[in-house]
Amino acid sequence: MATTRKLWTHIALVVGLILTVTAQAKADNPIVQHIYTADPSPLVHNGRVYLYTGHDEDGSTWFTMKEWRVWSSADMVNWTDHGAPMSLATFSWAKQDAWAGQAVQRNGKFYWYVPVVTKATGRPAIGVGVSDSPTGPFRDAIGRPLVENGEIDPSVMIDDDGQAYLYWGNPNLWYVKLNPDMISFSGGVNRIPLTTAGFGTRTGDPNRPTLYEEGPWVYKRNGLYYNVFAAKCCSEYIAYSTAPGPTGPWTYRGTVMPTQGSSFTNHPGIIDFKGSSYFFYHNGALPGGGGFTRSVAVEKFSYNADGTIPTINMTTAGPPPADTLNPYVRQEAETIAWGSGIETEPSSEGGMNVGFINNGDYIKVKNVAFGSGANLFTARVASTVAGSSVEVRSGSPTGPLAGRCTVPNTGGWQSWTNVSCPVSGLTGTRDLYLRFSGGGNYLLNMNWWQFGTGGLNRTPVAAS
Ligand code: FUB
Repeated sequence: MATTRKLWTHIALVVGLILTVTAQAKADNPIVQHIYTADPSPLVHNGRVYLYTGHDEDGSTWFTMKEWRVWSSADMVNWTDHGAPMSLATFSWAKQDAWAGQAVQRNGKFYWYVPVVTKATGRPAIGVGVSDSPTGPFRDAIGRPLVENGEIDPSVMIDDDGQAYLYWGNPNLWYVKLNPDMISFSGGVNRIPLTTAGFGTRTGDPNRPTLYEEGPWVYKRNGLYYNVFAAKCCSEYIAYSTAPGPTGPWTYRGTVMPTQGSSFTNHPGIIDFKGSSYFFYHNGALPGGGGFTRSVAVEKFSYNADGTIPTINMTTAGPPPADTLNPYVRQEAETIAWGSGIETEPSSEGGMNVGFINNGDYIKVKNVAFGSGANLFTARVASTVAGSSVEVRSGSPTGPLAGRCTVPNTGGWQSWTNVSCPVSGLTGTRDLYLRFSGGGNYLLNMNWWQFGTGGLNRTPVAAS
């Protein structure tokens, strides 16, 4: 991704697309800018949304996917990069195609159901990863496929009576009843009848008489069961059906998201979080984006009074913040509303750090609650060059300069030290921009940052 992002950054600089930069500064969609992401699966846990995605490789000309990624947010606008805690290597029996999955929580564990092509059969099966943490690391729960019938895109719904259902399929739609251990099932593999009453009418493809294509997202709300899915092909759009029970009978309800956004696939994920409903999907919105270089995005929506889902369109603005961000506790550098030019990588101190930073790159952090005002900025940094700066700005990448921290040569890209500098003018709730400047190629790495109110003599202590 570094090469693609840098190229576009330089093109934008050369042609002076100031309007583009302004537009990006206002955008929050797609959610991630430094890699391509696809196939969203959101999960709410302990006041955060954990977003599980696939990862389209740079320059892909097919669904070349080797790992899955995790992101999280407490406000729907700033997203923390948790890296790749599950990959094809997690499943010794997997050959290729880390495609669309879903993670769910049960019994204090997190189960991540994914389709992969097996070495043994050369066709897709459903595997399940398990972890004690929503951010992993995940291990293979059973050391073999949970179910194998050559079809993809698992979705899990745990009903109010505790019965869990695993749905999946393309071109068919299947389900099994999961046992309470979530890693075995009873009652055999069942096919859900794809009737036109249940899933709409497709014309022009005698092999696929209904609109159902792939990517089911099954959930229950106010006693009604929803199956939101990728419809028709290609290009896909998002449609949905409802049913009075977990296995039907389904009734087709229409379009959720029309065909939009430069990717011939789309993939739904729906949650309620902090009192609002959110629809996750993917498109080809990033530079270089398209059908095999996709990006996950999100929109806020409200159900109609009768429980039907309104038509939702893709936007670059994304949802409004669901919360503010506290700058007076340690915040990970990889918690980002919009990153320009930056990349992330695993940090020697745990988690991820921001790196591969060039002059003019920046991180936007949205809706930061400074209250009566900060007067100190501290960042955990590493560098092999002296004299680079972290410019603390508000409002835009070129907005008012609140302070500037100089970063020394720390002796290595993972040799971390704290730098602090005074800041002023940061009051109320506003968007924060950390803009990086200096000469040479890469300038610095950043692991975390924190503001203080006590002045330079009272450097804030990082939370663990
Ligand atoms: O990402 C690979 C495949 O494309 C997914 O499994 C489908 O849902 C479609 O998004």
